[in-house]
Amino acid sequence: MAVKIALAGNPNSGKTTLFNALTGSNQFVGNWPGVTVEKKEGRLKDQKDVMITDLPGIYSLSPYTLEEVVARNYLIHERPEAILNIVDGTNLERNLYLTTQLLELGIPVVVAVNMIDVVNKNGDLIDTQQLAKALGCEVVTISALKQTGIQEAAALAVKLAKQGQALPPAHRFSPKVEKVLDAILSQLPAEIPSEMQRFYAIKLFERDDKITAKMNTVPDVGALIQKAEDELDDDAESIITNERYNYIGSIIHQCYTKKNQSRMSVS
Ligand code: BGO
Repeated sequence: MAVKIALAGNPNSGKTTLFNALTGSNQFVGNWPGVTVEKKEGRLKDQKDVMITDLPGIYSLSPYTLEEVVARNYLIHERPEAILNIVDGTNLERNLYLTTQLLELGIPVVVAVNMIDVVNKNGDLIDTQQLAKALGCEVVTISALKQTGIQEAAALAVKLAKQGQALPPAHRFSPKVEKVLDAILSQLPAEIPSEMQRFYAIKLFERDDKITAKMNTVPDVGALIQKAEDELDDDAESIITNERYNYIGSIIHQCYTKKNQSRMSVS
């Protein structure tokens, strides 16, 4: 049976360049079911049993754009065996916002830091070991344009797909938020597979009604969420977004060194 790998990333991260380099002419182009969003699939050039699905370019797994909904429905329902997450190394902070969400899905992730030719030319440094530790997943550097590191990135995704076990994400929200997530987790119905429970708990906390619409039984967690919102004086979705950005800021501080600067300043 074919190994299914999803290629995910922000618009302009180099996804098309990477997809074309990995699959060559072994591509099938159509539309995602029911929508006019282009769907591209292709087999790895040298490993025809590996099918890569190119997800729409997105910044987040929120429910606000058609592309986000298409991408996350695919990840939730089709459950690819691994995600190859391409991130633009020259724009790491913005790109990692999606990465932190992909890591919550319980699917093995390889982060491929792209445009490393530009990063190197600029004299900047990315500590990939530290980045891998901070995220809790495999990290490699590639240049999709110059075709360096791309076979290694694909091979790592195939290896993780075959191993079939995602690492738990390293990121934890603040203790107050984690306490609410634990309470939501304890009330999730058995229909939610264990590896997807954290994703569902976060989406329930965010009051994401496109996610609750997928559930046969929705736990009544409104009062829990309201209490957290009152205590933290913000709405649940903003609490999650702000904590994600703080976490990413700390990662950038640890892992990205700008030329002539000991550590990158965080905006
Ligand atoms: C243009 N290194 C460098 N230097 N550039 C890269 C790399 C890399 O590793 N990977 C991709 N690019 P897409 P999405 C362009 O098209 O694959 C470049 O949206 C231009 N075009 O060549 O399209 C890639 O699918 C004119 O650049 O991304 C492309 O994710 C001038 O990043 C751009 C300069 O790649 C986006 C660049 C007419």
